[in-house]
Amino acid sequence: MSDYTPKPEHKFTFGLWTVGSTGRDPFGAPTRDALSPVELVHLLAEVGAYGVNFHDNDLVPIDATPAERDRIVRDFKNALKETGLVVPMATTNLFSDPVFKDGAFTSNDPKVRAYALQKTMQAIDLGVELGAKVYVFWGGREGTESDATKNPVDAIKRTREALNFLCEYVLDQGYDLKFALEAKPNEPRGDIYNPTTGHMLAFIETLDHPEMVGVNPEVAHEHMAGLNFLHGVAQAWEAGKLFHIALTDQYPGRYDQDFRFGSRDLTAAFFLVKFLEDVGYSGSRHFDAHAYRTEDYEGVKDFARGCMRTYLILKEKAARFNADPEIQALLAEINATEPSLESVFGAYSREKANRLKGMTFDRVSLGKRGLKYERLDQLTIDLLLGVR
Ligand code: XLS
Ligand code: MG
Repeated sequence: MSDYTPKPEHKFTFGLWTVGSTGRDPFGAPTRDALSPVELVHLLAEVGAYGVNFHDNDLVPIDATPAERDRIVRDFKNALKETGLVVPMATTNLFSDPVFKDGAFTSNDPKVRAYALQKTMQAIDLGVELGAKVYVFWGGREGTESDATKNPVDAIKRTREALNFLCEYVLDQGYDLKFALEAKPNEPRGDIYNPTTGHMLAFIETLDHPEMVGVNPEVAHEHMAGLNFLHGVAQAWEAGKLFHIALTDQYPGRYDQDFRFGSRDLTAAFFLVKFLEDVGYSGSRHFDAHAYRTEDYEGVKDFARGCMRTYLILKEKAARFNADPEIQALLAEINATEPSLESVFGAYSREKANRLKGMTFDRVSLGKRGLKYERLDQLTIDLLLGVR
C-alpha cells in the first residue's frame, strides 16, 4: 500500500478563499461560519498543505485602516511561521466590491480603472511582502452582459495598458514576481474577455514584457467552455508559459462548480497529473476548488485531503503507466519511426519539397490500418480502476 501523505515537495497549495468558502451561492446564504485567515492557515497545516494563497481582501478587508492591516499581516505571518506554510501566489480581488460591477481594468469609467491599478499595486506589495513569486490575474468582472455597453477592442487595449503598467511597476520596485493570467469564459459576467487559456496565450505576446507573463489555467474554466484542459495546459507548457495551475473539477456546460480535484472526470485528471509529472512541472499544485455546501469544517478538511490524495494516487498510476510493459510496447509501436522518411521532415528545402512531391503513398492501406487505440485506452482504464 503506497503512502499518499502530502509532503512539502508536492507543492500542494490552497487559496484562503477555497477552504474559507462559507458555502454561499446565488440562491442561498452561507452554511458555514467564516474562519479567520489565521484559523484557515492552521486548518491547511492540519491537512498537510504546503502553501496558502490569497486575494488581498481575503486577508485584509477592503476598508481596513493601516493599523488594522499591520495587525492582520503580523498575525498571519506568525501563523505561517508556526505552521511552516508558505505563500507562493497572491492575487487581487477586482470583482467583489460594487465599484467593479462593470469591470476593473476594462471598466468604462476612468476613475474605476485608476482605482483598480492603485488597488493592484497595493495588493502586489502585500503579496511580495508575504513571499509570493507568482501573481495571478483573474478578470472576473472584465466582460459584459450586453455588447452595446463596451467596445471589445477598447477592452483588450485597456487590459494591455494595465498589464504593461503593472509589469513596469514590478520592475521598478525590483520585485522577483511573475504574472499568471487566468481565463474563464463567463461567471460572474455574462461573457468574460480572453475567455480561454488559448486567448490568453495569444494576448500575452502583445504585451511589452511577455517574458514576465504566463498563464494560470483552471480545470473548471476550460471544462465550462467544453475544452480539453490538458491540451490547453500542454500548449502553455510548450510555450514556456505554465507559471501556475488551478486544479478543480467540473461538468462541462454548467455554472462554475469548482468540485474537489478528480471527483468528476478521473480520466482527464489522470492524464493531467501524468503530464505535469512527466514534463517535470515544478510550480504549485494549487487547488482552486471548494467543499460542497453540505459540509461543515470537518467536511472542508475531507475536501482538502481528498484533492491531495487523489493527485498522489493519480501520480502513482502515472508511474505505473510509464512502467507497464504492455502499454509501453503499444506506445512504441504507435510511435514507430520510418527511417526511409526521416530525411523529408524538419526544415524546408526546395530539394525536400521536390522529393516529397515525387513520392508515392498507399493512401488506401494507410487508411485501413488499425491503430490499437481501443486496446491502449482500455489498458489505461484497467490500470485506473485498479485491476491491472
Ligand atoms: C474564480 C476564480 C478565482 C481566481 C482567483 O472563478 O477561479 O478563484 O482563481 O481570483
Ligand atoms: Mg481560479
